[in-house]
Amino acid sequence: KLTTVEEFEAATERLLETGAKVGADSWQLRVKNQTPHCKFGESGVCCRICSMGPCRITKKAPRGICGCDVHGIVGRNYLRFTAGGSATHSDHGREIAHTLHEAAADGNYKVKDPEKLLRLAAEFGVETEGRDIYDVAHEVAEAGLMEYGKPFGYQVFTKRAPEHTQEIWDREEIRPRAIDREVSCALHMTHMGCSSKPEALIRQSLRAGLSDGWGGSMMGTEFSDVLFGTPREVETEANLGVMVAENVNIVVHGHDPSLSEMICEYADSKEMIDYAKSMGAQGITVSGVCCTSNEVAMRRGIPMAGNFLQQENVVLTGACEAIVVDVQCIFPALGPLSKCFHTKFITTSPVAQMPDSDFIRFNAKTAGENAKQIVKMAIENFKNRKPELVHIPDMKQKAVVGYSVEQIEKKLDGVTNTHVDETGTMMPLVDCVKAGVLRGAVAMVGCNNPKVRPDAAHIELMKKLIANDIILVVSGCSAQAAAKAGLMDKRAKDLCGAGLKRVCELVDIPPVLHMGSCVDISRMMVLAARIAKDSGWNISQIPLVGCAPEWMSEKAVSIGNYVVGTGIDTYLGVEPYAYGSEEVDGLLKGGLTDWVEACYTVEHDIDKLGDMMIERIEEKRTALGI
Ligand code: BF8
Ligand code: SF4
Repeated sequence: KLTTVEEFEAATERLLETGAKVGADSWQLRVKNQTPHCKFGESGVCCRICSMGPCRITKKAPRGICGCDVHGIVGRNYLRFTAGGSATHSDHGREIAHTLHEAAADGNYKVKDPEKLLRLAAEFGVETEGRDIYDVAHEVAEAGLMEYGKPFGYQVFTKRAPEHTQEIWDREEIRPRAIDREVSCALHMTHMGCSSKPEALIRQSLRAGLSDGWGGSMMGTEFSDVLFGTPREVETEANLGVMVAENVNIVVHGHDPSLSEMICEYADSKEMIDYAKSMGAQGITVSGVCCTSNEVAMRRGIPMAGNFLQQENVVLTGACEAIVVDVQCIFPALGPLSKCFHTKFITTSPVAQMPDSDFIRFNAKTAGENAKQIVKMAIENFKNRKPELVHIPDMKQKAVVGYSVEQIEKKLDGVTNTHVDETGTMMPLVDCVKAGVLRGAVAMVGCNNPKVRPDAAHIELMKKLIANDIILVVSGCSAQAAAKAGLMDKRAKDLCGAGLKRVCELVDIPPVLHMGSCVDISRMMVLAARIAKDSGWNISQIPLVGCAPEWMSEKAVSIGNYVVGTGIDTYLGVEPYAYGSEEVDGLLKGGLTDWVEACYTVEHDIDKLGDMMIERIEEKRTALGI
């Protein structure tokens, strides 16, 4: 039985009552203060990139002081938004590359997937014959780091795309060069007095996005797999009920697995568990919020306490000894909120420093000591709990996660099919699509956003799609919504149409496949490329669409741009700040098809959004003659 959004909301209400008792603020209250939002900002027509402004475009004032029209302003804002996202994902990838560079046989970080490392070495042209695996790791890390600033050439991973896609990228001049160059170029183009032509700005938005998806994010994923292991099927649980009242609860939040992996490692040590017992607890429970939770769930089965808009809830349980964060999507609200409870709010990255937190600077060289210090702090904080404030909602679901491309491939190898002699092929999947047993697939990703009823859009769309024999690959906070609802339990097959149900039984998978964190949307790109190569279809011909019904971050826009830029139509439930310009809006919602064979659709009515995706998938089937 699925957990309903109504049940999520009732649990949250109960936690907010605790919040009210201790005078805590919450996003639910802050949304009220911020509504209605500024229409100039929302439609993208406000420019503040030079100090002659800010200028905002109205009927009476159709141009800024420099003469820039609404299309230039909206286009520039859109490109800056993308650059922010691309920089963020890619810098995460860079951090992981540095961690790989620090890996050593006797160090804090080791190589857990040498096979993948060797494959990457081949792609980067790194010699492997007779060499120590750590020498190879360091050279691969260096080659990866060079991708950020190399003066000539394009992103190495773009060669993973099918020929046709690469031809489009070259024809449209959007094949990404050095990652940092695309971000810098975006900032340069949007400086006062540079580009104001929508086509140029949107083209660079695609290229900056592609430098993320086929560059920085892809390196983040691949190097994380080398260091921490490529995810394989693993059982876990999701929702606040994974926290255990009798235990020391440590919640990891953010994105970089270098921190969360190390915390998990130490929290699981006998020394720390004994210490926790000596302090009156029965043990230690590590659970996660947001993407770092996805990372450790995918590799270790660490339970997921919740997604983006649930981050305050973990503190409101009164049973969180420490919420340990690294970078991205962390509410600054956690500082003051943790002060209302005994919770330690521990920041660890120079990139994400916040008031009202304990800052323990974490780095690859001292990671072990740092993690130990953090786990100890949490344990020692157990005695400070206020028992009258403790309430953990009794709500969780089982989930099976860990569907990397490698795992999907293995699952397909295990199925008796007409390609029984071949392994490592996506053909069994393609055959199911051709036969119509599976109508197609949706890649559902992205955040929560109070502009949409949180989690409801993800869950309702997933239910509708699986009932229509459409399989889902999901990541980020969308994946956590699915897991909390129970859609990653293999028994969710009973909610599917007959075709998808059969596939779930044969392949032994849930109908909603967790592919990881947001940087792991790069896995979806690799999967799409593999399907295209094996089937002979172009990526844009595959009955596959992307969807981010509750997106909110700059990263999400960067993702949207590389997903569309790769030829996959993308459906959004929240408007990007672009509708103030017909030209920019028109490009995003249609014009891009002429360039990259895909574009955006935005629809606020979630049920309609679902119908539109199903319709598009059926159109693609018809075009293929299947
Ligand atoms: O990178 S889905 S709220 S946690 S931005 Fe953030 Fe959005 Fe969640 Fe992960 Ni992605
Ligand atoms: Fe105004 Fe032009 Fe300056 Fe923007 S760049 S703030 S539109 S004068």
